[in-house]
Amino acid sequence: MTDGVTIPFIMKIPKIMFKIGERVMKLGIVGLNQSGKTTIFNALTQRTGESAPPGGHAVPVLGVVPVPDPRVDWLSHLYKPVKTTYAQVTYLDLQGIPGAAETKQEYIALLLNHMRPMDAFLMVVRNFASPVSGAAQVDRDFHELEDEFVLADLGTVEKRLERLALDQKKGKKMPPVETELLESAAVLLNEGKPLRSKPAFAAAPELRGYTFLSAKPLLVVINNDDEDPDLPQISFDPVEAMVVRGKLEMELTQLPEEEAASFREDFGIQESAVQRVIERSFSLLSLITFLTVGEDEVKAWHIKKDTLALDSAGQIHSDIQKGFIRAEVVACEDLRRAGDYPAARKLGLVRLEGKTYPVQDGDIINFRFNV
Ligand SMILES: Nc1nc2c(ncn2[C@@H]2O[C@H](COP(=O)(O)OP(=O)(O)OP(=O)(O)O)[C@@H](O)[C@H]2O)c(=O)[nH]1
Ligand SMILES: [Mg+2]
Repeated sequence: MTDGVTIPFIMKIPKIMFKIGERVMKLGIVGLNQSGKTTIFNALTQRTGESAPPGGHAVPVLGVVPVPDPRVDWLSHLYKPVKTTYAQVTYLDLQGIPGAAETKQEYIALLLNHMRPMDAFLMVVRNFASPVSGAAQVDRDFHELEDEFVLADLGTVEKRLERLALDQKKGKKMPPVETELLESAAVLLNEGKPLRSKPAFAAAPELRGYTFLSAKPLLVVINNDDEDPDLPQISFDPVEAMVVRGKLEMELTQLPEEEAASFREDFGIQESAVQRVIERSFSLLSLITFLTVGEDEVKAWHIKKDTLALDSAGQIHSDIQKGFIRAEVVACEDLRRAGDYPAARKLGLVRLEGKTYPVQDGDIINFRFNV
C-alpha cells in the first residue's frame, strides 16, 4: 500500500536508541508477614532464597520478568532475529524486615510505606497452615490488609479536607472538583470500601498526586499448600483472585525442565501458575503490546491502552517521536494469516497510520521518521 508520497525512510535504528524511553511498571508484592511473599517472588523471578542480608534493614528487592507471548514466539520463528525481547513486568518484594517491626501494625506500616510508589499490587494471602500463624483464614487475612489500605487512605483524605477547610477560613478558595472528589472518597472509605471499587476515583487526575493505596489495581494470589489446587471460599469481590501453590511452584522452577514437566503432570498443573500470574500482572497494569520486527530484533513493547501512534514512537526513542512521519502497521493476526510481510502487503493488510492512530494490542509497527 502506498500513500503516493516519497517518504524518507530509516529502517535501521541504532541499537543504543532502544535503551531509552521505556517506563518501567512495577508491581509491589504485599501481604501479611509469613504469607509466602518471598516464596512467590522467587517463583516469579526464578530465584532461590532471600536476597536481603539477614538481621539488617528492610531491603526492596526488584525482579524483572519476561511476559510470555505466543505472538513474539511466532515472530521470532518467522524472522529468526539475533535477539528476541519479550515485554517485561517488574516485581518488588520487601525483604529482611527487621525485628524492630515487631507488631503486625508496625510490619504493615513499614511494608506499605515502601509499596506506595508502586503502579499496582499483587497481594499474597496465606492458604496453608503455618507454625507461626496457625490455620489458614483467607477471608480474614485479605480483609486485614485491605482495611489497612482503606484506613491509610481515609487518614490522607481527612487530613487534606481539614487543611482545605483551614485555608477556606483564611479566605482561600477551595478547589471545587478536588474537594467534591475527596468528600465522596471519604464517604466510600468510611463504609470500609476501597477506592478502586469506584473507577472514577482511581482515574481522577485531581487525585493522582495522593497515591492512594486502595485505588491501585490489585491481583490477589492465594498461596495454597502443595496438595491443594482449588480456590477457597472467598467473599472479596470485585478483586481479581487466583490460586498459586507457591512453595511447589518455587521448587519446580529450581528443577531441570524435564523433571519439572513430569512433576507438573503428577500434580495436575497444565500451565505454570506462575506464567498465568505474570500474564495477569501485565493486563492488571492496563498495558498492551505493540511489536517491532526485523532481522536484528523482534521486540514487544508495552504501552498503556489507548496510547496514540506518536506517543508509542516516543516509547522507542524521543527522536522517532520528534521526526514522526507515519506508522506502517499490520496486526500480528493478519500477518499470521498472510504468512509473511510481503504477502500481507499484497493483501492490503499493511496500513499507513498517522500520529493520532490509537495503537492496538498486537500491532506490528514500523515507524517512518526523519531525524
Ligand atoms: N506449606 C506451605 N508453606 C509455605 C508456602 N509458601 C510459603 N511457605 C512457607 O511459609 C514461610 C514464609 O514464607 P515466605 O515466602 O518467607 O513469606 P513472606 O511473606 O515473604 O515472609 P516475611 O517476608 O517474613 O513476611 C516459609 O517457611 C515458607 O517455606 C506454601 O505454599 N505452603
Ligand atoms: Mg519475605
